[in-house]
Amino acid sequence: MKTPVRVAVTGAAGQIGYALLFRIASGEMLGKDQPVILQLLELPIDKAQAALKGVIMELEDCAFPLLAGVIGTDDAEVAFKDVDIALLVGARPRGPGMERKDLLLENAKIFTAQGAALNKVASRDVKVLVVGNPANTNAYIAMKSAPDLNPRNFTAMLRLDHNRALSQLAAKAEVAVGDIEGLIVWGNHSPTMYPDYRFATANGVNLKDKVGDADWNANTFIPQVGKRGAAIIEARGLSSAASAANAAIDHIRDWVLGSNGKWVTMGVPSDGSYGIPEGVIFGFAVTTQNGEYTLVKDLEVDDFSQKAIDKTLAELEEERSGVAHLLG
Ligand code: NAX
Repeated sequence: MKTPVRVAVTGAAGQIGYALLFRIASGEMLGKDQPVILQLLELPIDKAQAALKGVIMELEDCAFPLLAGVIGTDDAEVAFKDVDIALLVGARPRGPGMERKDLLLENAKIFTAQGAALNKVASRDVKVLVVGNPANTNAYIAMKSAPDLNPRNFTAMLRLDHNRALSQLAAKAEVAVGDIEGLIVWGNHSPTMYPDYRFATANGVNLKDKVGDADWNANTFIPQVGKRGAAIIEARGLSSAASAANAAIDHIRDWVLGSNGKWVTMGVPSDGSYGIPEGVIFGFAVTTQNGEYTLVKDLEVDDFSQKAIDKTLAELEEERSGVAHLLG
């Protein structure tokens, strides 16, 4: 039996948490031979702690052979103790009348504290995925608040955007979604993101040539992927949860177990590639192997793409300057 991997999940009693935990415990994220210990964090309020207790009871009732333990807590330092993987899902949602700026600042407080707690007690190799919005900037704040950990280990989730783009493109090009290679979503997890299929292929056929419709790209594909989250809320009355949990599992599984040469999108701290300032958490195409990711470099950036990348970068820079005073 392998040594159990410790996985922290924050916001564990929320919608995404509920769609995520059972799949992690059944081995879908780290493999069917990998035991896990779940370390679950919720807010220190009665309702959240009671809901968390209920979720833990259900986890017990599944009798998952791979679930080697579960901890439920309202203390980040307990939740993050020795964790190998941290899924930071819990975040402050936008309340009535709340400005975007206020939302950013409220979340900055959460992610400063959680970054500091990771810095103090997590495994020195902890892999962190921030799902809670604004995901890129929250990941940046956590990274900056954890000076003793490797900045490369702080990532933000753009995989849901990547998966949404894959499905839209597969339908338009009439190819199987699993055959598509070479897709990228650049930038921020927000409607400014730039899904880019210029390099995408299916069974060796270039999909830009196959689709051959610049108008569809600019006026249907890009806005549809960017506004998909809002369309789900409109249809379901609730934000994406199962698809978001699925994307989190894809992100960590590929990071830990490898993408077999396939490009996947991860929000990672820039190394200066493509003119993105160093440290900005930006969606890039990466390949993954042996627990490490490698940026796909030296891709051509045409005028259209440059404008799209500049736009999403400008938004991230604005978010970053809005929280700069908190990070010293
Ligand atoms: P819910 O409101 O259902 O659940 C969030 C849970 O987090 C709640 O149970 C709450 O008590 C808890 N929580 C809040 N602050 C916390 C803190 N400081 N420590 C621990 N727990 C805390 O939201 P849900 O639908 O699960 O979404 C969670 C986050 O994911 C939101 O910020 C949402 O905007 C974001 N999303 C990000 C996506 C992405 O692709 N990056 C897509 C889906 C989703 O919209």
